[in-house]
Amino acid sequence: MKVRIAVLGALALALLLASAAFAQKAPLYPRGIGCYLMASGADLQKQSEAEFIRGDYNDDGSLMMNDALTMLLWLFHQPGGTAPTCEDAADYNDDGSLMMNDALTELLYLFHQPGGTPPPPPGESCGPDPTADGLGCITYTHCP
Ligand SMILES: [Ca+2]
Ligand SMILES: [Ca+2]
Repeated sequence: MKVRIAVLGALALALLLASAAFAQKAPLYPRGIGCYLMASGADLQKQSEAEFIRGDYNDDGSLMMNDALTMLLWLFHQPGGTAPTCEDAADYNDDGSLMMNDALTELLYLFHQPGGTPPPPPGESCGPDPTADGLGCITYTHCP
Protein backbone atom coordinates (compact mmCIF):
# COMPACT_ATOMS: atom_id res chain seq x y z
CA MET A 1 0.00 0.00 0.00
CA LYS A 2 2.81 2.39 0.91
CA VAL A 3 4.49 1.56 -2.38
CA ARG A 4 1.41 2.43 -4.39
CA ILE A 5 1.08 5.67 -2.51
CA ALA A 6 4.71 6.48 -3.33
CA VAL A 7 4.24 5.72 -7.04
CA LEU A 8 1.01 7.67 -7.16
CA GLY A 9 2.81 10.46 -5.35
CA ALA A 10 5.51 10.51 -8.02
CA LEU A 11 2.89 10.63 -10.76
CA ALA A 12 1.12 13.42 -8.93
CA LEU A 13 4.46 15.23 -8.66
CA ALA A 14 4.92 14.97 -12.41
CA LEU A 15 1.50 16.53 -12.96
CA LEU A 16 2.22 19.18 -10.34
CA LEU A 17 5.50 20.06 -12.04
CA ALA A 18 3.77 20.33 -15.39
CA SER A 19 1.18 22.69 -13.94
CA ALA A 20 3.88 24.69 -12.14
CA ALA A 21 5.79 25.06 -15.39
CA PHE A 22 2.58 26.28 -17.00
CA ALA A 23 1.97 28.79 -14.20
CA GLN A 24 5.53 30.14 -14.50
CA LYS A 25 5.15 30.42 -18.26
CA ALA A 26 8.07 28.06 -18.56
CA PRO A 27 8.20 26.18 -21.82
CA LEU A 28 5.05 24.08 -22.06
CA TYR A 29 6.98 21.05 -23.19
CA PRO A 30 9.32 19.13 -20.99
CA ARG A 31 12.97 19.15 -22.02
CA GLY A 32 12.69 15.59 -23.27
CA ILE A 33 10.90 16.66 -26.44
CA GLY A 34 13.97 18.51 -27.68
CA CYS A 35 16.23 15.63 -26.73
CA TYR A 36 14.00 13.24 -28.63
CA LEU A 37 14.17 15.35 -31.76
CA MET A 38 17.95 15.59 -31.42
CA ALA A 39 18.28 11.89 -30.90
CA SER A 40 16.35 11.17 -34.08
CA GLY A 41 19.03 12.77 -36.24
CA ALA A 42 21.09 10.03 -37.85
CA ASP A 43 24.12 12.30 -38.04
CA LEU A 44 24.15 12.58 -34.25
CA GLN A 45 24.55 8.86 -33.68
CA LYS A 46 27.45 8.17 -31.41
CA GLN A 47 28.52 5.51 -29.00
CA SER A 48 29.64 6.52 -25.54
CA GLU A 49 32.80 4.88 -24.29
CA ALA A 50 32.43 6.19 -20.76
CA GLU A 51 31.32 3.65 -18.19
CA PHE A 52 28.27 4.41 -16.08
CA ILE A 53 25.42 2.87 -14.07
CA ARG A 54 22.15 3.24 -15.96
CA GLY A 55 19.53 5.13 -14.00
CA ASP A 56 22.02 6.85 -11.69
CA TYR A 57 20.93 10.31 -12.77
CA ASN A 58 22.68 12.19 -9.97
CA ASP A 59 25.97 10.27 -10.19
CA ASP A 60 26.07 9.08 -6.60
CA GLY A 61 26.68 5.43 -7.49
CA SER A 62 23.22 4.04 -6.72
CA LEU A 63 19.70 3.95 -8.09
CA MET A 64 17.39 5.76 -5.71
CA MET A 65 14.11 7.63 -5.85
CA ASN A 66 15.95 10.97 -5.96
CA ASP A 67 17.43 10.04 -9.34
CA ALA A 68 13.97 9.94 -10.88
CA LEU A 69 12.72 12.96 -8.95
CA THR A 70 15.70 15.14 -9.90
CA MET A 71 15.15 14.16 -13.52
CA LEU A 72 11.47 15.11 -13.34
CA LEU A 73 12.38 18.49 -11.82
CA TRP A 74 14.89 19.08 -14.62
CA LEU A 75 12.50 17.97 -17.35
CA PHE A 76 9.88 20.40 -16.10
CA HIS A 77 12.29 23.31 -15.61
CA GLN A 78 11.84 23.36 -11.84
CA PRO A 79 14.22 24.45 -9.06
CA GLY A 80 16.29 21.51 -7.85
CA GLY A 81 16.31 19.97 -11.28
CA THR A 82 19.86 19.79 -12.55
CA ALA A 83 20.95 18.62 -15.97
CA PRO A 84 22.57 15.20 -16.02
CA THR A 85 26.33 15.15 -16.48
CA CYS A 86 25.96 11.71 -18.04
CA GLU A 87 22.98 11.59 -20.40
CA ASP A 88 23.46 7.89 -21.03
CA ALA A 89 23.02 7.18 -17.31
CA ALA A 90 19.87 9.32 -17.29
CA ASP A 91 18.43 7.44 -20.28
CA TYR A 92 16.91 4.72 -18.11
CA ASN A 93 15.16 2.84 -20.91
CA ASP A 94 18.02 3.28 -23.40
CA ASP A 95 15.84 4.65 -26.18
CA GLY A 96 18.20 7.51 -26.95
CA SER A 97 16.05 10.25 -25.46
CA LEU A 98 15.55 11.77 -22.04
CA MET A 99 11.83 11.75 -21.35
CA MET A 100 9.41 11.50 -18.45
CA ASN A 101 9.02 7.75 -18.99
CA ASP A 102 12.66 7.25 -18.02
CA ALA A 103 11.95 8.61 -14.55
CA LEU A 104 8.57 6.89 -14.22
CA THR A 105 9.85 3.47 -15.32
CA GLU A 106 12.70 3.80 -12.84
CA LEU A 107 10.28 4.64 -10.05
CA LEU A 108 8.07 1.67 -10.91
CA TYR A 109 11.13 -0.59 -10.89
CA LEU A 110 12.45 0.77 -7.59
CA PHE A 111 9.08 0.15 -5.97
CA HIS A 112 8.62 -3.30 -7.56
CA GLN A 113 5.53 -2.24 -9.47
CA PRO A 114 4.12 -3.55 -12.76
CA GLY A 115 5.69 -1.70 -15.66
CA GLY A 116 8.93 -1.25 -13.79
CA THR A 117 11.73 -2.98 -15.67
CA PRO A 118 15.38 -3.30 -14.71
CA PRO A 119 17.66 -0.88 -16.52
CA PRO A 120 19.02 -2.21 -19.84
CA PRO A 121 22.80 -2.82 -20.12
CA PRO A 122 25.05 -1.87 -18.52
CA GLY A 123 22.29 -2.05 -15.90
CA GLU A 124 23.09 -1.48 -12.27
CA SER A 125 26.80 -2.14 -12.63
CA CYS A 126 29.45 -0.12 -14.42
CA GLY A 127 29.79 -0.52 -18.15
CA PRO A 128 29.71 1.33 -21.46
CA ASP A 129 26.57 2.04 -23.46
CA PRO A 130 26.11 -0.79 -25.98
CA THR A 131 23.67 1.36 -27.98
CA ALA A 132 24.72 4.08 -30.40
CA ASP A 133 22.51 7.11 -29.88
CA GLY A 134 22.66 10.88 -29.74
CA LEU A 135 23.35 11.01 -26.02
CA GLY A 136 26.74 11.48 -24.41
CA CYS A 137 28.43 11.07 -21.08
CA ILE A 138 30.63 14.02 -20.21
CA THR A 139 31.23 13.12 -16.59
CA TYR A 140 30.42 10.05 -14.52
CA THR A 141 32.51 9.65 -11.41
CA HIS A 142 31.37 6.34 -9.93
CA CYS A 143 32.91 4.04 -12.50
CA PRO A 144 36.59 3.61 -13.33
CA1 LIG B 1 21.75 7.98 -7.92
CA1 LIG C 1 14.93 7.30 -22.50
